[in-house]
Amino acid sequence: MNEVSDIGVIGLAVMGENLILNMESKGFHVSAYNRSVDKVEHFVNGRAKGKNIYGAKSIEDLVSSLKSPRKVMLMVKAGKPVDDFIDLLIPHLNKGDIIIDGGNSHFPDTERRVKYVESKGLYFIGTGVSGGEEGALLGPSIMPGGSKEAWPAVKPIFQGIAAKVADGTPCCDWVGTGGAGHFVKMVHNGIEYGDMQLINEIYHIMKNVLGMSAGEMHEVFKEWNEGELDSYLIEITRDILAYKEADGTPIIDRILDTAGQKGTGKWTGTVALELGVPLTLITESVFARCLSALKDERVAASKVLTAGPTPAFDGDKKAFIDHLRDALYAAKVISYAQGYQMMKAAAKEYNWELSYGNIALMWRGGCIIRSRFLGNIKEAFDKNPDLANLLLDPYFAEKIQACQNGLRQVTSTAIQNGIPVPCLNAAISFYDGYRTERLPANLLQAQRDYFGAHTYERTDQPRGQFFHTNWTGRGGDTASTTYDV
Ligand code: NBP
Repeated sequence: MNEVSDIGVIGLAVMGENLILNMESKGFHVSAYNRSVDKVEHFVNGRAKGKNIYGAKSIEDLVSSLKSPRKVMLMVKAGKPVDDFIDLLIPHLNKGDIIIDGGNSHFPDTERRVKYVESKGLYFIGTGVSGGEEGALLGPSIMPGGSKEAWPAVKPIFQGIAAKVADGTPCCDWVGTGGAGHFVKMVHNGIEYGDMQLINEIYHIMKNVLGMSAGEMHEVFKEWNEGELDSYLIEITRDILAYKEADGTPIIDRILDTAGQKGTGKWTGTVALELGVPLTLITESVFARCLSALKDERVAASKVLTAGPTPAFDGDKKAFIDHLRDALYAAKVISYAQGYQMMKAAAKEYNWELSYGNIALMWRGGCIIRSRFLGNIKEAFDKNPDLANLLLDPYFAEKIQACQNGLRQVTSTAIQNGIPVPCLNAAISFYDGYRTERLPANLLQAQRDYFGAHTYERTDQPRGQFFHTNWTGRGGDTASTTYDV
């Protein structure tokens, strides 16, 4: 087979197969390969039959079927399989050829792989691909980063297959060097965790405090999806709540309350701690899944820790549902504000030039967190690319101030009724913390100075001057040399 294909894809599971079919439908000629070669046969004789898709029998066969510069995209399980395939490919590729990893790799791995592959005279792109099976087939959100020199060769294919917003702009653009693409995908997944948990907390309050049925909740989510909350996750929640089993029972009432996770939310929380960014909402959403997984312990605890309120509501239900809508909107704004703060911190740490408006555009379609609201985020960063925090953009500042009361009412009602709302609570605490001119960290710093001579700055002296007090009269004047803010 000689040099006919525009791109080769390795990995014929759900993502790889659907991406190949998407590429072919946009006029690209694709070569397909898989570790278990029988799956290649199965694919070319099945879903790929009659299409411009070549089934490669070996790595050599795959590589020799590609036009130069050769582009090979890995859609395999993240981790060692990616490194294994890189090492299998390198001996067969020529200078300037491109290896692309489209799996959910952790961004430090991508940083390492870019350096390694470039050291061999080749290029490496690590790209986030979001949208699951349907997105891969019909148009995903694609977030590429790595060797920038490789972008012009890959751009027509990626932008050709990506989801498009209403004006036809593709939900794919260059993110940045090194692991930037996979970093942005990781934050996307973290935001997805946060959005999902927020909807879950609202559902919990509707069900247990307001006593709403699945059908009633369906109607509310349907209405919300026609307004500012319009998003894929609200849309699927609406549909899930309407789904009934053969006996007419809503299926949601029969699904066990333990959530799984694949680890990208955990990465987001861990990296936030490493970068020192207060990514409280997403991190709480990861812990919420961990708590849900302790099903047996929770069942046992529910029999022991019986003290607490019995949920009851005697207020204006309609007005409270409006508060729920405002709470969800406000908490979402705060979660995205935190996610963007984290991307800004990472850009500084890793020397990436991230375009925050473009990132919002890439998430606007094709991916799980797609929503109307991302259009407003794009506008905010287009107006001011150096915006310190999304909450300070005039549009969002007005919105959050209009909705904060709803968030406050809902969070306090939930606590009064014994309903756990870790993410709503994280949102209102962040809002109040961020807008507080003087936090109690003066006391904290005094405590640190008391037991560890860590020193403090004073309100009546310029910043950067450090003081130590001999609090007990027993300590000396020697202060610790490290003052880490
Ligand atoms: P999987 O993550 O299930 O991976 C299946 C592919 O990995 C198959 O081609 C399999 O080959 C190959 N593979 C495995 Br498993 N172990 C291997 C090994 N040790 N060496 C070489 N190849 C190995 O597929 P997927 O769900 O299509 O996802 C592909 C990538 O895209 C993953 O990184 C995933 O996290 C990411 N992603 C998935 C989704 C989604 O909705 N599923 C969405 C976005 C991103 P075999 O056939 O020979 O076993």
